[in-house]
Amino acid sequence: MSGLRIYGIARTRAYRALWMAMELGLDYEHLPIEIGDAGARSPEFLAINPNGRLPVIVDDGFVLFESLAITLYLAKKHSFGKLYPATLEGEARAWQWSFWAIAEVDRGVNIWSLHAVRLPPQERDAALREEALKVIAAPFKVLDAALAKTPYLLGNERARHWR
Ligand SMILES: N[C@@H](CCC(=O)N[C@@H](CS)C(=O)NCC(=O)O)C(=O)O
Repeated sequence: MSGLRIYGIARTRAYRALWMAMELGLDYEHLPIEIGDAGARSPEFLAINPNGRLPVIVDDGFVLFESLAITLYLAKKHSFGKLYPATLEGEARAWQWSFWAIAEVDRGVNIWSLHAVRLPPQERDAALREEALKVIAAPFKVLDAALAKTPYLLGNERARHWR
C-alpha cells in the first residue's frame, strides 16, 4: 500500500483524484465520504479538511485539498517526466490548463450539470442551466481551438503505463 487515502464519494470532484490514482496505477484506499453533515461537514472530517469540501487526500500523513492540486501532486510524485512534464515550460502548461479549468470552466459546468442531470427533475432550473451554458461557451471555444492543433493539450503520447 502506498499509504494514500482519497476522501470523497466518486460523484463529487473526488472523481478527479480517483481518476488520477487509477491512471497512475496507485494502490490507495477510497473513503466514499458524502457531502454535508453526514460526511464532509462532520467534526471528524473538518479536522482533516476545514473547508468541509471534497476531495481531500492524506498521503503518508501529508494532507492536501483542492482537486487539481491533488492531481498535479500525484502526477508529479509518481510520473515525473511521463504524465507530469519534466520541463519548466511543460509544467507551466499543466498548471495553466489546471488553473484555467478551475477558474473558467468548473463553476459553469457544475451549475449546468446540477440543473441538467444531477438534481431531481422538479428541482432543476432551466434558466440557470441556459445561463451556465452561455458562461462555458467561451472557454470551450478556447479548448476546441487548442485541440484543433494537437491531439492532446500536453504532449502527443497516450501511454499504457505512466510509471
Ligand atoms: N475547488 C474545490 C471545490 C470542492 C467542492 O466544492 N467540492 C464539492 C463536491 S464536488 C463539495 O464538497 N461541496 C460540499 C459543500 O460545499 O458543502 C476542488 O476542486 O476541490
